[in-house]
Amino acid sequence: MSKLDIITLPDPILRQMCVPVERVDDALRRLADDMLEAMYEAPGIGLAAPQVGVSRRLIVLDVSEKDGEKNPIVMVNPEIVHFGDERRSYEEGCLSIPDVKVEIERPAGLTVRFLDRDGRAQQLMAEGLLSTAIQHEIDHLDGRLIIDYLSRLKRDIIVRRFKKQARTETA
Ligand code: GNR
Ligand code: NI
Repeated sequence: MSKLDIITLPDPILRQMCVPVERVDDALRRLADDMLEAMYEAPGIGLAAPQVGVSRRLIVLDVSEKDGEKNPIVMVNPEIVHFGDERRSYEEGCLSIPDVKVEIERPAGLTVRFLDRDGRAQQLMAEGLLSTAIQHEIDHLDGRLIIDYLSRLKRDIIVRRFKKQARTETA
């Protein structure tokens, strides 16, 4: 079992703006490894630090096929420096909002800059599912969730449902 629990709506940590990571040290690498473990266990294709209660700019990803080789990616302080012109629509889910799917249109391709797990500056061009997942995870670092792409009415209905659920679970 994973050491880390994934937090869910309406936990206010999910709404905070995360602060940049100052040093890529062993403690940060350990956190990234634990996040990857929690992500694979869930299972999910990405996970952002705030989803495990840590309000810092760190994300992990792996969009490789289930039976194929693993391709874990760690991004520290990721920043999108370029978006392509094309857009793509994809039905997104989120481990912090179980059983909710939202169709979101985003840029299809992007270039992202980040520090890798050794603290080295990297730049990566991504398209398809990886591009979608990177944008979804960086949204988490800014306190943004997939339900924010819905109308206020639809968003409020979902938030109310999760608040009610949290009340009955702790009562
Ligand atoms: O596992 C996940 N699947 C997913 C599907 C479509 C678009 C984004 C994602 S990310 C999500 C895991 C998650 O909540 N990451 O923050
Ligand atoms: Ni998510």
